[in-house]
Amino acid sequence: MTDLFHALGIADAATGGSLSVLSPIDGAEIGRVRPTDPAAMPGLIARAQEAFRHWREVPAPRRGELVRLFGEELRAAKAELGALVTLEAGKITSEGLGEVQEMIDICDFAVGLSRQLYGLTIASERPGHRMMETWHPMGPCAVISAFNFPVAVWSWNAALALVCGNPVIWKPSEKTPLTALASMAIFGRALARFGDAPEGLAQLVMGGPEIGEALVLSPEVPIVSATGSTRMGRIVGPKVAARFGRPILELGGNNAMIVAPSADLDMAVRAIVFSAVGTAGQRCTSLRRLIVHHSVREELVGRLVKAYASLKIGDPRADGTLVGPLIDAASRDRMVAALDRARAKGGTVHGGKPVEGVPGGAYIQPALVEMPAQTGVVCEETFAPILYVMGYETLDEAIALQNAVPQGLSSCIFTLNLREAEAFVSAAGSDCGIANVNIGPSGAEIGGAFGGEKDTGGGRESGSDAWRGYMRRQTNTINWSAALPLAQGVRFDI
Ligand code: UN1
Repeated sequence: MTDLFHALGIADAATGGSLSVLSPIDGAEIGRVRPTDPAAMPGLIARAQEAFRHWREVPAPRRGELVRLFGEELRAAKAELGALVTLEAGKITSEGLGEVQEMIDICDFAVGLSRQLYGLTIASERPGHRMMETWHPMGPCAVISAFNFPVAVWSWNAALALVCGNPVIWKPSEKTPLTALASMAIFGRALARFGDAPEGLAQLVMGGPEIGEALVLSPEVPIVSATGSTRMGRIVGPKVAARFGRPILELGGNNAMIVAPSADLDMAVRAIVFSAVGTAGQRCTSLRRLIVHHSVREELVGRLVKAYASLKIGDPRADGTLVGPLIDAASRDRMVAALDRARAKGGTVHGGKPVEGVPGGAYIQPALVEMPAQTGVVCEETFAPILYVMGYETLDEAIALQNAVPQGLSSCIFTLNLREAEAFVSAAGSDCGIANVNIGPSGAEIGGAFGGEKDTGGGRESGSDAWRGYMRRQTNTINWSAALPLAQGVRFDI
């Protein structure tokens, strides 16, 4: 561990503070970090504003060079940072590394983007006039991230914000400050190589709600990107909106898969197991509801029960482990309570029993729960590996069930029937931000816009044109004639 901290350049920052950091693997303390003094927040925000005044005038492709260097440094530190993600968030080794790869991918994307922050040219109705759109930097961007993707979600936001000309202030989850410190140290290496970036371009703040609140309330922080529960979003969203700031919200998901009669069940089983039990069910995109056609339900459930029974649960660092610990004991308690509620509504639970794993950690068997109906507990997001199974007869019924929850993040259908696949992704199909065909709901690539509707908050991050959320649009009308005609034919002669 000490070697790891040294390699990542956090040996000092990770010790001596008042905030204790526990590994979910065995509950042991792995570091002590210093929380940010709430009184320091105004100074920090002022520093970001100062950095903004400089950074917004650096040409975007040059800003991209900083992100390119960051991607290089991440490549060099991938093994170590991945190992720290495993230690601090409890992900299995491959998923810890995958998370760092996601950071590298978004850096590559953002570098290309730094030469493609395009605006439109628009035909003017007036002779000798031209209209265009220009995209300008916005100002400091706050990133409030969660424990489950402790570094990737920050990097989606930071890589885009930086090429768009915005400084970043990051408040990570209190459960995962070490990976945040390490990411900042790696970013520091890129900054050193870059040379002339302003102080305060990327800052890290740590602590509880009062730290987040300072960012949420400050009119000097125009963008607040927050990832977490819907409960958190209901607090953050209105506060940012009340000062006409721009919230980018990535909140809860309650993601479903429809399995149609023609589905390739071998593929479906693999997709289901990865998306329902991977990351111990702690992705916002984790599969939580399975809506299966009656004709294949029995066979599919039988195969899943078998696959679940073979899962290796335990130390996420060990070869072959597929299910690591939940983040903490409270999380396991919430899973057990949800299973009790499901049983009370007639659910049949397979698995779901706590297991020893590594002493001190919250290990539990993933649960498969056959439900007679989509009851209250099924409509809630329990951040744990619970997969509720329900049946359907017609596709309309399946789509209605899939859409009848408050959340709208990710969804998918397994079918070999073209009509069903197209209906699912049509205007009358899935109401989610992500709707896939013959792929599970989790593990999205960074190239697409990421986010969802309804209680998921409506924000979009990562790929496609999500960058527009980090810039302000300016409409420019340029008159190169010697006359001053008014639009809409209005006469106003003086
Ligand atoms: C999250 O769980 O907050 O699509 C993000 C996925 C990952 C990102 C998940 N690329 O599952």
